[in-house]
Amino acid sequence: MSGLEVRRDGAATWLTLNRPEALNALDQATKDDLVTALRDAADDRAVRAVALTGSGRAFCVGQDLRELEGTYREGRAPDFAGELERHYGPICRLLAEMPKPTVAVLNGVAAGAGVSLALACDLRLASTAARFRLAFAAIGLIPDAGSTWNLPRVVGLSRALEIALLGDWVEADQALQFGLVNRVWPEGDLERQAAATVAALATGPTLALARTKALFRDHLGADLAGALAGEAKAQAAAGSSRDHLEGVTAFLEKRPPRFQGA
Ligand code: LHQ
Repeated sequence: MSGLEVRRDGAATWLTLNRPEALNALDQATKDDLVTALRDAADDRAVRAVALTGSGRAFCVGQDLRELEGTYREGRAPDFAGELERHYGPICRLLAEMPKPTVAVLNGVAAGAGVSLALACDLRLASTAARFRLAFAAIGLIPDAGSTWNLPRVVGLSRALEIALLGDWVEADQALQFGLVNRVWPEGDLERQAAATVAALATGPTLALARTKALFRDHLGADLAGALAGEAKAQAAAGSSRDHLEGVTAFLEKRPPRFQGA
């Protein structure tokens, strides 16, 4: 059985990590499937938002450590650099560079590279059952899968260092206060609320949303002049899209817009 369930809900693709007995730890097959599913979602123009969640009581606890047990027993070091290049790097980039919104729907525990996956998404929607632990330091590792880049940008350097160096659990309410997650709902409400948010994103002006996220990310390292030039170029493209015409027409006609994602 695959460790990843892929389903369509309207114009959104939902990816559910589905190894609840191992708290959705990422084994080879699940990572392969995740890379494939994210590539498919990126390439499919009919898909206009991507949600990533977990089944059972966890979102994801990162790398499957049991899978590496044999390597450790033999006294060998795992090939982490190769693994990061093969799976975690592509997954992190596919989520961040996806030309449509990506949302982590955090139903429960996230640890290690599971936190990194959530951080690679554009938005993080959580239930009160969600809790976070970077967990890398506890096993003598550095935060990886993009988290050294994403975490300080999401919560600021001071909080990022606190989370990484102290390694404490961050509970849902604290995560909201830190800006680590965007919303927290009671456990029973997450599915419905997250589905509504993802559906709203999936029926949005996809080209404009894709350019918005790309510009925000690109401009984190740009100077103002570069950012202004980037905005002008992207706005010229957005301004000639059908969704822009529809948005303005709907405004003038005093009705809700019907965006087609083009
Ligand atoms: C697991 C795991 C797990 C396998 C729970 N693997 N089975 C490294 C390598 C390469 C590149 C990418 O990056 C990384 C970084 C990483 O992601 S390293 C992994 C970082 N994650 C962790 O260190 C988390 C380890 N897990 C835990 O600390 C606990 O399981 C937590 C605190 C998350 C939950 O504790 P409990 O609620 O007490 O549950 P549990 O420990 O009993 O876990 C339930 C089952 O899940 C259990 O299996 P079992 O057969 O004994 O019932 C665990 O072995 C399994 N599991 N994490 N990462």
